[in-house]
Order: sequence, then C-alpha cells, then structure tokens
Amino acid sequence: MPLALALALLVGGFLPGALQAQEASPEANYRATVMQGIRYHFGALRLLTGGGVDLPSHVVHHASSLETLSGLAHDIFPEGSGGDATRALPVIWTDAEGFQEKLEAFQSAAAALHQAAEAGNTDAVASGVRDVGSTCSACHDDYRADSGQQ
Ligand code: ASC
Repeated sequence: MPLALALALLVGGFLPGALQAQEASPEANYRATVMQGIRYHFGALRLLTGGGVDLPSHVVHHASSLETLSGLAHDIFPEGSGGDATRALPVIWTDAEGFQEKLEAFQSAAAALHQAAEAGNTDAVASGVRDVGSTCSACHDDYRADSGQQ
C-alpha cells in the first residue's frame, strides 16, 4: 500500500465525525430526487412555453406532474434530515411556520398552473409558469444554501 494512502486511511479513521465529509441520509437523498423531478417538469414547461418547443399537448402532463410533486413536498423535510450533506438550511425547522407558508405558496401556484393547462388557457399557463418560478426562488432564497452537495 502506498504510504500516502496508508496515512490518509489512518488519519481519516481517527478524525472526529464532525470533520469527516458527511454522507447524505436516505431522507435527504429522497428529498433531492423529488426536487430533481420538480426541476425537470418545470424545465420542460419552460421549454414548452416560449422556450421554442411546440408540443402544446405536453403542457398538461408536466403541469399535472408538477402539482402532484408539490403535494409531496411537505413530507420530504423530516426533522433531523438536515446537516452538512444537504443544502436544506436549519431555518427550515427553526422557522417551520415561515417554511410552511412558502411550501403552500408553491402548491397553490402549481395547482393554478395545472388548472390553466387543463383549460388550455395559453396566457394563464405562461403566467402560471412564471408564478411557480417565483415561489421556487422565494423558498430557495431563505431556506436553501447557495451551494453544497445536494
Ligand atoms: C428551476 C430551479 C429553480 C427554479 C427557479 C425559478 O429550474 O432549479 O430553483 O427553476 O430558478 O426561478
């Protein structure tokens, strides 16, 4: 075994837990996965509404999925699922009420967007996409770290 590797293993083995890179918990991984789903459906909607992709029949499917996923959002922040390996900030749990308001604003905007899509109202869909985007940013501004593992 090369000396450098042996030393790294030795030092790593004795570092206190707080100094070792933390691994994300299954709950944090699940949260990040659901968020990716939200991000992809939202990205698809942006491409379909002024983003140059002309497949109007797809809008309702992404809007429906986005509303469904927004309904899962309040379950994916269990107490204790924060920590260094996630961008979820501790204020999510210390300001649970403020966080809940942001979640509900997202859910309402996603529901309104889905409704506009079901009605085939192109203008309402376009403004609905913008409104959902604002609720994403409003929450990320205060409750998500700017950078991090996930
Ligand atoms: C995304 C994403 C966000 C929002 C936000 C909308 O695709 O990851 O956080 O859109 O940028 O304004």
